[in-house]
Amino acid sequence: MQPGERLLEAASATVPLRVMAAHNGLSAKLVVEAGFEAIWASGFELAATRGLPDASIVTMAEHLAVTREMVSASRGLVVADLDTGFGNAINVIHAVQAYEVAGAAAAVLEDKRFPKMTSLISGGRQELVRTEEFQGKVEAACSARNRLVIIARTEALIAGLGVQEALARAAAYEEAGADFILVHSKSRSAAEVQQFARRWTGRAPLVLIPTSYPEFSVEDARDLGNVAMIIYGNHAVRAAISAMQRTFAEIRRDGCALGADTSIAPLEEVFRVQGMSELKSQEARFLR
Ligand code: SPV
Ligand code: MG
Repeated sequence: MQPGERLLEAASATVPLRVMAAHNGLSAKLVVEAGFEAIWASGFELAATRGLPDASIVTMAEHLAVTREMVSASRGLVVADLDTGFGNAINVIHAVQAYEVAGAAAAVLEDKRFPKMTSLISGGRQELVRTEEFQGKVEAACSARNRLVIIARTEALIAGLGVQEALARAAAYEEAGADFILVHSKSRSAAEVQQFARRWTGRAPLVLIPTSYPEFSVEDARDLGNVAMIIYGNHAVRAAISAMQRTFAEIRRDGCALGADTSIAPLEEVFRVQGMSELKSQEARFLR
């Protein structure tokens, strides 16, 4: 089965899939080891781990290379964040084909104008393209894919346009062929997306990213009845930042690395995640 087919099958269960953010081969491996059903190749994480803003600065080639790395390191199902599709509907055609060849299971396309502004920044410039224009992008994506799952994401709530506009856009994107609808919100409560989900009458299941309403649980999603995936959008890079800051400060303060040594992963754990035991057995078998 192709990755897209595996994802569709997994997403048809009654329990929503949990999709955890990652930004490279290592974090993608850890997502799979932790038991998440899929990996979110987050544009935000990819930008942040390069020390850059999430504003269409990281190129498609870079993002694609990292997506390929995540697929091959983890062997997991990767939901790739294609942002705006790196341009217009023609760019989308090429992007979708490239991500499918790279082994992604799904591509998420959002209805923001290129270059985009990251969604959760306060006072951000949030401009959307016209509904018809984005329908063209979704149709282009569906025409270019083979088995890749196409997730259309509306940023209507992020842009402050309200639930009615978000529902209208979602319906238009479903009509254009989207397999799933992702509705993003920066509200501090789940009420906004819950209202959206209750009023959604489309057949396409929903995808949520509850970063700004983190108390929202898998059970809450299941109660809504039409949520197929929950994406934990940026928790890998945030965990990494905190762990690095703590460790670096401890070593600076102590003047040696002894104290920090016990609170970070031992070297053996790094060797394990890297696959050093496989390398050793390959050496024993093939090096003559
Ligand atoms: C990402 O993780 O890249 C996302 C989610 O698109 S958010 O940053 O909240 O827009
Ligand atoms: Mg993103």
